[in-house]
Amino acid sequence: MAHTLPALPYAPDALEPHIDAQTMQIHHGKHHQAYVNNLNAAIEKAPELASWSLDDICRNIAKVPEAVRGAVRNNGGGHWNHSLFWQLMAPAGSGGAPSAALGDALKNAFTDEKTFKEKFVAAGVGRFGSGWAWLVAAKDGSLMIESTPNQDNPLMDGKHAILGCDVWEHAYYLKYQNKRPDYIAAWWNVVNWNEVSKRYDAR
Ligand code: MN3
Repeated sequence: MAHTLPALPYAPDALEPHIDAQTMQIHHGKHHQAYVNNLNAAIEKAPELASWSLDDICRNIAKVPEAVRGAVRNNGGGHWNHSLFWQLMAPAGSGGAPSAALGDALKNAFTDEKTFKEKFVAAGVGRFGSGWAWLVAAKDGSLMIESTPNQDNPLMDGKHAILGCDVWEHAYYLKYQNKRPDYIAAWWNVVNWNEVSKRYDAR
């Protein structure tokens, strides 16, 4: 089964004014679609991967045949990351707040919400070039902030991401130009904490 582009869970303009409609249309319809197409093209050259789920691909990236591993890493990672990213956002005011359990874990790890956000923003702003900032939950419920280059993700290291922010320029350049910190500051307004909390419970 070829991989397919998932539909956005909201209209492209639903995250305005924080994330503009044109950015969403290009990001989802062009960039994410390209990751899907390029992943499928790589799998055609390594048909044994056709039965692997997208999670299998990320989790077992080191077992992917070397001839296609780079393409599968970049494009399989890109497909996985963006499929999650759309779910982690919601129209401003509709994403709720961290659950009680997640709120406690955030306090344990970072003292308070302000410090958590500062550290998460620092991970995103500090990622040189293109990549992602992540909040990762361990089985015991503890939380860590990480960042990855390119389209790598925590699942490639066997870790469970509950929140991720795309800090590639294509995620923000039309509206925020070079001001990545302004983009992340606005992005908090559209974080879907209900979904993040669900992922925390499912660790
Ligand atoms: Mn992107």
